[in-house]
Amino acid sequence: MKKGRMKYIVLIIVLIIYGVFMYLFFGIDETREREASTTLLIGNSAVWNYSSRSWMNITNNQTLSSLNWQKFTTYVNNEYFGEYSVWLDDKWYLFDDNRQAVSYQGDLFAYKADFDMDVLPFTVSKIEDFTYVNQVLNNHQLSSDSSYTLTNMSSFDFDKDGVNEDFYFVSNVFATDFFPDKYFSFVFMVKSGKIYMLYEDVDQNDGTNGCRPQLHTVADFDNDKEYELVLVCSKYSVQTPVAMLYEFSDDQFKIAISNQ
Ligand SMILES: [Ca+2]
Ligand SMILES: [Ca+2]
Repeated sequence: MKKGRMKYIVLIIVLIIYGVFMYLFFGIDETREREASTTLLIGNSAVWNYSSRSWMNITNNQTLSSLNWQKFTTYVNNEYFGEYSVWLDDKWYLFDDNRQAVSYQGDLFAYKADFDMDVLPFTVSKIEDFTYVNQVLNNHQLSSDSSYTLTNMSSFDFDKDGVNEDFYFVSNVFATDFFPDKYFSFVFMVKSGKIYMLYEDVDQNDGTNGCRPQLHTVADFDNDKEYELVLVCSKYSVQTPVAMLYEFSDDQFKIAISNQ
């Protein structure tokens, strides 16, 4: 009888420990992610809001105006710029605590969040080894002696495993000194020799169609301890570029939100 009760008590204690263990390892993360909410300003391309685990485009003028004079953490050209109040007119203007305008040159990223966002710095260099680029071109029946208008790459540890991943940005759009039959724009990541496509666009070229992709921001936007990244793709003589936020899940990149 006593032995039976003892077993019962031990079982309950084990269940309680298991419950606490599960909460500590999964519950806190779940709660943090569920509670994470943020508003992102992607230059003058997009304003995105994240709350209750879903992304939303903010385009309503009244909602946009409600952001005026709110304080945001700002980055310019991927470098921390400061804590400033924002004001939307033809672009986002920044003001210090004395409401003095603070000018900036370049690409603005700004966020307001109920957590400290982990923003990952990156640098851009020219592609020197075209092995993976040629592989992508060949997969699309494009010649590997193509001319380019964009051959950039960035390397950073996107998945936090201690080894950098390489991100390639290649395109031949808006060419002025050559005229390809087809234009192309590709953005892909290479990890352990495998190509993971983010953006691919190939079509007949008329000289002004297509868009020129660029890495805008790499950050843990939703506070789930994994990085996402934002690409912007500039169109010819169109003021608002395409902006896309990518997350990596199930071994592929997926667009979580776009301004189009
Ligand atoms: Ca890595
Ligand atoms: Ca994340």
